[in-house]
Amino acid sequence: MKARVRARANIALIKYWGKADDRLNIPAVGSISVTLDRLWSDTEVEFSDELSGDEFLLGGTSRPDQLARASNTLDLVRELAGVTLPARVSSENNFPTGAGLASSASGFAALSAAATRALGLELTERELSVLARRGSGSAARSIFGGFVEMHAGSAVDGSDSYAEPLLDAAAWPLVVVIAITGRGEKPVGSRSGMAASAATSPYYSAWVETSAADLALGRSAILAKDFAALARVAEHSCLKMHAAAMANQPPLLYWNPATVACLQACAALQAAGTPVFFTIDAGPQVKAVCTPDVVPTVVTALRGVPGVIDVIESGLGPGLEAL
Ligand code: 2P0
Repeated sequence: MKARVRARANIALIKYWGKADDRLNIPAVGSISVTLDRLWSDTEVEFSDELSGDEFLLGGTSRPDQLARASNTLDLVRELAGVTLPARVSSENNFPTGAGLASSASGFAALSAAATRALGLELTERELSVLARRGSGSAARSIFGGFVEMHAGSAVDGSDSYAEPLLDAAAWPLVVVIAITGRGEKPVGSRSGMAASAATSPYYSAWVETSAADLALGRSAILAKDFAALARVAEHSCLKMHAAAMANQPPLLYWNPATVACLQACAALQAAGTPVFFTIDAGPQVKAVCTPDVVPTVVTALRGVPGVIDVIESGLGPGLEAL
């Protein structure tokens, strides 16, 4: 009745922003990500009739504010297994949470896998991806390692809205250099930010309409290992997502001055012929993706940007691991 699983964070290169169905958490657009080796959530789930209700601990501290979302996933797993037992969930992240480093992705992937294992359910990876998506859209991608594509799907029940592997980490070992430019939890989470874009941003419809073209370019660039082509479409997808959010009413700007300075540092590296491109999620951190040979150059450049607090470097990693 107990299981422990490690799932890794992922960074989207072609972004997810907006939902087709809020209740089933079906994304409005597909996305493409890389799974990171160095950033993970370790989650233990134990079902027990000695508990009076579900419990959720993050880093050893009870987090009642996050219990409802964890219980939603637990309810889906209990329904699949035909049990009503409460569960204690204990999760640890080895990186800061809620600051645009995709803690919900690794967290819900690990929770979905640990809860199903604890109850002896044997789901396929695709079924696990669908289950993880119900907790958090980006979590569907963290089931897998390397380069991963999430399909928005078209079924009303969300059964074809899942992620699948595109290319192994070892086949194209890119490195992600993360410049931390702000600590603390972001004021507007991606869930409410994307809902506000759908409701108020005049650019949201253009964002959705142009996503299939970006996905096609991203997918073919990855399969061809064409760094320049991937760089172009990834930066475009990122800036388009942020442009949609900036045009929300009220406006939503996730960046700080150091975020912009990091983008300029990436542009200067590119102008000097360094294979690197940036992406930014719903927070102020800048993720610079590069080839292994230029990692020292990229790290030195980003460390030198005023306002950069720390730099974390990660290769691409595997999917779920049972602990
Ligand atoms: C992404 N983000 O593709 C995009 C880019 C943030 C910016 O996926 O509401 O936390 O839980 O499905 O998965 C963050 O969105 O949203 C995210 P929910 P999630 O990585």
